[in-house]
Amino acid sequence: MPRTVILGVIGSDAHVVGITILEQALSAAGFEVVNLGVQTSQADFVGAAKSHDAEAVLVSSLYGHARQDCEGFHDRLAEAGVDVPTYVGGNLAVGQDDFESTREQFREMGFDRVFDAETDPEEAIAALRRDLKITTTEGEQVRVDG
Ligand code: B12
Repeated sequence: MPRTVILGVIGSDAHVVGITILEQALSAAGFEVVNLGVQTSQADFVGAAKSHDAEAVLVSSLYGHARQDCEGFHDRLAEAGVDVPTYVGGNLAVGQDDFESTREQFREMGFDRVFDAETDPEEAIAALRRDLKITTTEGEQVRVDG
């Protein structure tokens, strides 16, 4: 049974290349990907997670406004009864001199894993396999920093 994950770029952000690559990598790894595309509202993420009975929600943001766009996101997921791992990744802050403090901020906002723009899609896949307890075959182990 393929495991369904929701993927999209939040807010007014129109950077599409990253999620296109992520979608391909996740699909190739056997996940069923619901790609909501760019400029996706919080409500659309929440609605899709609920209607597809998704097992994880992956939020992308590149243009530097992720914090504002993700404000209250986990409250909305909780209100809708969606309790699944949430990941956020990309260029999450303007600048990103200190990614560790950015990661801490997004963790405090409720994200289970926070990835920077250098993230290889395989890292996200390894994290999903770990969080969703999907057994990997030998040789597929990838270090997970998120
Ligand atoms: C191409 C591009 C554009 C194109 C986008 C075309 C399109 N439709 O996609 C255009 C010209 C439209 C554009 C516009 C803007 N851009 Co632009 N853009 C870029 C650029 C050059 C490349 C982005 C890209 O495609 N990268 C290639 C993909 C493969 O990499 P990626 O997007 O980083 O995604 C990977 C990882 O980040 C990670 N990842 C991403 N999301 C997630 C999510 C999860 C869960 C995980 C695990 C991983 C993950 O995995 C992806 C795959 O490997 C970057 C600079 C750069 N070199 O990154 C700036 C950049 C992202 N843009 C930037 C800015 C500021 C803008 C604008 C605001 C500029 C403006 N003032 O108008 C606008 C925003 C418009 C909008 N509404 O979104 C800034 C963001 C600054 C910041 N965050 O601090 C950057 C970093 C340029 C810079 N150095 O200043 N942009």
